[in-house]
Amino acid sequence: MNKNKTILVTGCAGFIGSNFVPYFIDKYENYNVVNLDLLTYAGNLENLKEVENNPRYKFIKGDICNRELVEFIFDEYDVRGVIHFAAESHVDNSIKNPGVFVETNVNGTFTLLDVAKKKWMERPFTYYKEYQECRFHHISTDEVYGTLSDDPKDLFTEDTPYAPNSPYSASKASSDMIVRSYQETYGLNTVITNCSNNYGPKQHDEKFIPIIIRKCLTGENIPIYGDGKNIRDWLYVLDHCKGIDLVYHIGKEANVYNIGGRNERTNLQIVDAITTILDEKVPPKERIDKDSYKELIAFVEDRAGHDRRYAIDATKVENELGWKADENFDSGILKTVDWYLEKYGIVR
Ligand code: NAD
Ligand code: TDX
Repeated sequence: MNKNKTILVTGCAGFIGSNFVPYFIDKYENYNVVNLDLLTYAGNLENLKEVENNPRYKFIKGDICNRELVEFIFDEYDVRGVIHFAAESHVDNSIKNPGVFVETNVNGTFTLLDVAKKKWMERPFTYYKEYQECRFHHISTDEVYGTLSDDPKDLFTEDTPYAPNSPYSASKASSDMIVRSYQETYGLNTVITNCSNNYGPKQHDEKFIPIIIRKCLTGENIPIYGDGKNIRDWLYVLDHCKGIDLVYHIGKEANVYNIGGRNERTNLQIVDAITTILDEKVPPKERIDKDSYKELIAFVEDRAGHDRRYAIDATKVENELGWKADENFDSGILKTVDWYLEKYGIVR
């Protein structure tokens, strides 16, 4: 690696990180990126083909909970910033197996923070100022705020009290609190972003939108939890990445920024949007004995503790940092469906 400033970005073999890194490396020539990823079931290096041979990118397979390894990386690469994506991220898994969520999301975040504090804050006086400016950016979720009423004026702001309902969101809420404590107690330079549901290329097969597309193409039922009227606030993944870039670079120290697309949809509306596109692009009669993919909808048992509605008030990041989503839902979902059609070898 060259003499550029190096930042440690964790969990880049997953969905958002693998969209973020190519964007970031391409935009900034003065950064090296070290990607620390354990390659759990959710990590896939295929997602990073665009950057794998870039001299400013380095992949290290390892666990964010491994303190010795994290210390080694800080020393070896002179890490001057952290953007922390790595996490267990799927709510359904957290219901079945919560332990690993606490281990990765809470202990892993703690380990990274504690090493950052040691390497940046406990330097000899002459280096102190330079390292003290190094920033730790924690990537979090709107799920920490719990669930909203159906009143459209009811939105998550940065001041909404935390009320996580799943083991996943509770582990993310805990990690947010530990980040806060390192800022308040030790003066570590931190920012937190709490974002709404992302969608786009490279999302893991377990998540709702990839499931809908895959089930249509295989002609299997599309499982809809409960009545399908739960609401999520969907944001195209690259718009989230652009928000992270802004907050990392110009967000105010010790601040939290909510990022969301002002794009609420019920789960049934999501299915409707995707099946409408697929009905046109890949007519079902070519593949399965149905007139429309909509006929595949199947209501199944609800998720335990299923949050009813999420919606972000993004005023702070819009007004303070000038962030705005570039994609609207129609354009974003079209790009997403096209990406999956190419992935499954159906190019239209
Ligand atoms: P993902 O599950 O697709 O990817 C997670 C990545 O972390 C994988 O590459 C995995 O191998 C890695 N990882 C897991 N445990 C690890 C460990 N112990 N050490 C090192 N690496 C490990 O997740 P995602 O959807 O890309 O989410 C990234 C981050 O963004 C998470 O912190 C998540 O909470 C947050 N977030 C996600 C969304 C969303 O809609 N996907 C929305 C808001 C916030
Ligand atoms: O098969 C399904 N059927 C279904 O109806 C699945 C997998 C989901 N759903 C519903 C549950 C939710 O209401 O669709 C909605 C979206 O589900 P997920 O894709 O599992 O996302 P969600 O639980 O909302 O969480 C996501 O957004 C916030 C990410 O997984 C989190 O990591 C992020 O923090």
